[in-house]
Amino acid sequence: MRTQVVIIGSGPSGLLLGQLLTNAGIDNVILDRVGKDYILGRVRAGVLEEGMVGMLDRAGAGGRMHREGLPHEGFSLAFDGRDHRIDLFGLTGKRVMVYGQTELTHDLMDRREASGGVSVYETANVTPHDFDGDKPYVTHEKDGVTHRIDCDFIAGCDGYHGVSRKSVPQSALQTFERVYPFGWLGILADVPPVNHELIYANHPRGFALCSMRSQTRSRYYIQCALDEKIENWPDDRFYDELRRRLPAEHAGNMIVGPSFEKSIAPLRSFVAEPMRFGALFLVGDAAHIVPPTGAKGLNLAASDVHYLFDGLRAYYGEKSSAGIDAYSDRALKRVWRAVRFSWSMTTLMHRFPDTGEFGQKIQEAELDYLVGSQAASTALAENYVGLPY
Ligand code: RFL
Ligand code: PHB
Repeated sequence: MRTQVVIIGSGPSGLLLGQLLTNAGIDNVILDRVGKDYILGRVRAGVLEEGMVGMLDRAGAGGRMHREGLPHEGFSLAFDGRDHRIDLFGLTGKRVMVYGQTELTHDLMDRREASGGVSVYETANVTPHDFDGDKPYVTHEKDGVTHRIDCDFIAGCDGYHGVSRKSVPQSALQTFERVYPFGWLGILADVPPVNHELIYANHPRGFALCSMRSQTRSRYYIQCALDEKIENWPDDRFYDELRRRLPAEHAGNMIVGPSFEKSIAPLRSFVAEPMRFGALFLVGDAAHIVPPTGAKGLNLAASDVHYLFDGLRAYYGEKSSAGIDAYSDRALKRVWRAVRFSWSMTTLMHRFPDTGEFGQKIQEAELDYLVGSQAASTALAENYVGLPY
């Protein structure tokens, strides 16, 4: 079999890239080692920048998001027992869209099916070959049979644990990493959100985040130790802890109800450079991870796809390699800005075990400055709504 682009991974990056390519008449095949239902069962991001919203529209998959998503014009930073609103729209003229990654992935899968795109799910041992030469190909094993797909390019959209980055010789790759000494314990519950906007809370007991998926579904997180066990966190204990970390006005208003998803995620910053090796491109979480405090992971996947799609379209349309040659540098510039912002939000909002009194005072001074200075609030808002592509 032959195609123009093999896409490894059917998460948001792979599906978005695949749809843009299909719409532009560029042949592609998506391979994923797990099934659709498994992918749709992963509860992850919830906040989309305008750039990502625009990409979904470009892909022709934005209809339901515009109907059901919740545009947000601000969020709260809570500390010292009080709420401080960051007026995103007033400060930047931009909004964010609250719409679950699960829904967005669903919409992209539906769009792919409707446009006849080829996806192979539950296929094993996906392996990219010869991407440093001019005849790259990918092999995979479906139902015990090995298949080979010859192609021009391979897009590694297979997440942090995928095979693409691991296929690159170590000597060709430089990696940068920071692992944070805590995780997030998160729940999903069909209860109305405690507030109509997101609340990011810094509290002596640790960070808390009140987010949502809809007017009737809440997504709540609390900072926890890395060795915390989910079994030790029945819903009552979770809600008690969350309430203690919020200003009284919110804690008093919280409606609680049984969670139907509960998980612990470690927090990490990671970047692999470069993002291109011959015919292999790394996209999204395959190349970089950010801690979720800035809501940037999925949005970075979208900007990578934007740069790569631009390059591939110019390659096939205008026979120009300039865009694909510039891909890694263009993508990494934006990646590092988001890595910086995610790190700074994480540092600002969490309690670190080894901060000490001096570090604690600095954190408090920074929070005060952020909400008291229009210049500082604007810088925060500008990063949160998303830097331009
Ligand atoms: P994904 O979503 O991990 O998809 C990769 C796909 O590749 C497949 N795969 C393979 N296929 C074939 N062969 C192999 N060897 C393979 N190995 C893996 C996998 O099965 C999978 O289907 O990566 P992608 O597409 O780059 O998307 C990245 C986003 O999922 C991620 O950045 C975000 O979820 C991060 N994130 C957030 N991002 C935001 O922009 N805003 C947020 O509010 C936000 N909140 C979050 C988050 C991530 C979280 N967790 C759990 C890490 C909140 C949380 C709690
Ligand atoms: C979410 O709704 O899951 C969410 C929102 C904002 C974040 C991280 C996660 O910063």
